Amino acid sequence: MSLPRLLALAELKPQDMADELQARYEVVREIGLAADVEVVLTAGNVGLSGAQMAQLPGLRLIAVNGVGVDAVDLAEARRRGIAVTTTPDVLSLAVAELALGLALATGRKIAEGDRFVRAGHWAAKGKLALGSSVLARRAGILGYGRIGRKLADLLRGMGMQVLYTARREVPGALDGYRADARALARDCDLLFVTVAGGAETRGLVDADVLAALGPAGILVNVARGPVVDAEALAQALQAGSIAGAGLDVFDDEPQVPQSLMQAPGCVLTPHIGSATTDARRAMAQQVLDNIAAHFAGRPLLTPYEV
Ligand code: 8YV
Repeated sequence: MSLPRLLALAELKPQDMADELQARYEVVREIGLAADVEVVLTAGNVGLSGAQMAQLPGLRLIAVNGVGVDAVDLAEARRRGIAVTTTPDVLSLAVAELALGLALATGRKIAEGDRFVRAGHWAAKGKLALGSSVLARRAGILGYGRIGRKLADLLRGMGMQVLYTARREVPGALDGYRADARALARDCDLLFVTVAGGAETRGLVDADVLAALGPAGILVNVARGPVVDAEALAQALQAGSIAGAGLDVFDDEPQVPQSLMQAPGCVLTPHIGSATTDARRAMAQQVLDNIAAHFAGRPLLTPYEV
């Protein structure tokens, strides 16, 4: 019996999950060879454009190995009745802990200290400038979805006061609400960006928000690059109008603008928020389960409401 065909624009990890996909399906990797497929497997940062969908007349399911759907043309998916699935919850801890790690690396100069030691400056009796405590300060979470709330739980558990901004106040939330990004930035020292990407949140963290964060403030972005105005951020770092930034996501990955590479107090990671073995395995399992449900005619496990 021949295996069902699908188009994979992204890989599953770790390797045994990739092997499992390969064992269950005939995996096509070129869209030009996939005109007949019902299923596309893609990643959060890869997505699927309207133009790509137009090449796939039989498409029924877009299975995203991730939670971000900003790179998927949702309007076109809705118009054609194509289902979209994501991998919610199973990556929240991994992304939240990277956000915490970036905050600590930035405030406590961990990455800078590493470069300092390797460059021999310590042995030459150099001094690393003082850092600032992270856990003694107030955190602000911009985007109070699954990842933002998981991060809030971690930070609160470590004794931090936590504030958040969401579309509306969440009844019963343990953290303090601020109506917009500016008010949040004004009232916190560490601003964590965990909001969904896309047109609605593009440039949400702009020069005004950074000014409100202030000279002792640290920005951490584990969401999507375009949520933060990168040039305004580079200028704020150069001018010392904020203290530092920890960034895992960028406008044009894998390109990182020189202005951020050269900015002081900036810790950069290559979009590794969900890149732990545990998280990626659980994400891959959800992808496999959703695809299996589609081919078996069962309800999808984690549909994204398009
Ligand atoms: C990864 C992500 O980039 O979940 C997302 O939206 O950005 C990340 O988990 C990717 O999707 C992993 O395949």
